[in-house]
Amino acid sequence: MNNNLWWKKSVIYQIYPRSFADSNGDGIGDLNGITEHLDYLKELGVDVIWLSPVYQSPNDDNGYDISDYQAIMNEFGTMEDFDRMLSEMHKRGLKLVMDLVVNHTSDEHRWFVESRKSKNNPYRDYYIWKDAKDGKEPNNWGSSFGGSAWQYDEETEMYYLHCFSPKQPDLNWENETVRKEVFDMMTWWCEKGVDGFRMDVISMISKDPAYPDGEVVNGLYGNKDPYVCNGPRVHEYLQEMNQKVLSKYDLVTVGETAGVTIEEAKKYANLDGRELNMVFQFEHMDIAAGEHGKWTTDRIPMKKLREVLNKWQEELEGVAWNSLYWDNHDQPRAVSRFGNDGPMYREVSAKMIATCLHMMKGTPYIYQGEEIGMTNAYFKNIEDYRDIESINAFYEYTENGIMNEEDMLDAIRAISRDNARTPMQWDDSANAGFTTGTPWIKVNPNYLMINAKQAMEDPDSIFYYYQKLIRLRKEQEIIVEGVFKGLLNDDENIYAYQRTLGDKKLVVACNFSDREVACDLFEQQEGEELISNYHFHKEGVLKPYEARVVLYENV
Ligand code: TEU
Ligand code: CA
Repeated sequence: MNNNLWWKKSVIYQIYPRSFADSNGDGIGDLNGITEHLDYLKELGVDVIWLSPVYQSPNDDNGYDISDYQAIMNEFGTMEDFDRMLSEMHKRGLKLVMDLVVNHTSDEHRWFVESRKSKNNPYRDYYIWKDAKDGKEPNNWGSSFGGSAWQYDEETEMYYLHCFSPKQPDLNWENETVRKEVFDMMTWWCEKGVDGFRMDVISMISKDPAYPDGEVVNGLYGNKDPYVCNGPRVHEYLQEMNQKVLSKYDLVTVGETAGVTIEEAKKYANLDGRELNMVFQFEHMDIAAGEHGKWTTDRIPMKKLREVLNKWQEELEGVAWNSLYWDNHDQPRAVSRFGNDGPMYREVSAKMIATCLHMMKGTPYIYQGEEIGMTNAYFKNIEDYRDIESINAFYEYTENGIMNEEDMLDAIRAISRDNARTPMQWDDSANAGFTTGTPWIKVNPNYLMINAKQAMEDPDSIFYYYQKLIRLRKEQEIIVEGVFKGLLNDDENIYAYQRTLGDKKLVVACNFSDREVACDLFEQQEGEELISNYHFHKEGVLKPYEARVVLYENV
């Protein structure tokens, strides 16, 4: 096995292609737009680019509904554009991670078009078909995007399972032909030279064969998650994938594992390399979730945040590898959620949360625009939103009297996936330099102040702060390998920890509040300050949103 574990030292940058850069003025980001901005990413210093799906898709869920795994979406360009982009990346020493969406396909994929034709079609068993139960759906499961998880199909008078939209039918992984198709397709991309996969909801590919009813939430549908996440055969499937594909190439793999626990993560991301290199866990994303699921405006309390982050750091130590992230294309903007996006503290708090994440153990992910402190969109009307999840939830919740329109809109403003999907803010020209046409989703009006050009011109910008964090990871082995231990475990405002390696110790302290807070962590001993978001410190305190990282030798 080729296993030099370069991905432990890497920083991965996520591109959401639809919103990154539009090269031809149709208002939609595309591959040539990405290629044009590779020098920007090189300047930032990241090693790997994870590209959200660019395959042929009818875009019911912005490319996470794939109708052809071996073709590029027309709106994004051609396979030639892809090949050129990949070779331009490799020329610059950048690696490319593809999004692998194989829990489901689009209903327009030719496999499904065949599958729904008849009960004895050769593709029938590629998907999960069930008979009605007592004249209704096979069970009470709700889909992640609202409504039932079952869609009735007139043609054969049966239901198919869709954990997400009805246009995203779930593949039947129990069928070994399906697995072979997926592995062959992955091999095809590996032979093209891609450097890894981010595996969409890969924890959901094995379902509980009993298909039991779920616990009813909001009085509407049953919760499917306990029966579709971390199912009985998921590890078997991933080990098979590893043997047949992954182990043959030098790749980085990260599983997006909804519902993952520490115990499960130790299997998915075990350092023995039998399955994947790391997983995205969701616990720190879900802390504020409550009776209305993710739809809340509640902030995340420090104690809970610390508890979750420390648990993942401490319990995977030496056994499995963590991925580190504050945001992605499904989450609100990091600075708005974990920092403070008001004019006074946006920059300093964006640097603070970056410090907090990048000094932890694991592979850090930066979501496009995070490196310039882009903020939530806070759109006024539901009509401004584009995301299937937000739109469906708005109507489902308000029409069923679960939440009123005002509260639901507030929650959407705080938590909607569209917060992450507004166009990348390149400069202060029209449409933030994203497009010369009409963008598919509104640009955040704050682009006049917050944009990449401005950041590149300011040596003190968030951009250069990220650049330094990335550089430190290359210079200091302790950031990669040091053992983590939480500090100040009762503090209401400060998140602090240490990393140790040999006779060295790294101490990291981050004030998550807008107040000055007492902190004596750095007073005992002289150390070398590696990075801080303030130029001057005050003895015995951390200033609002202050972050400090100090290295001690001979401890
Ligand atoms: O997301 C999977 C997932 O767990 C989501 O339900 C996530 O929790 C939710 O979007 C948060 O609001 C993946 C992709 O990242 C997402 O973009 C896709 O829509 C989804 O799978 C279906 O492919
Ligand atoms: Ca375009």
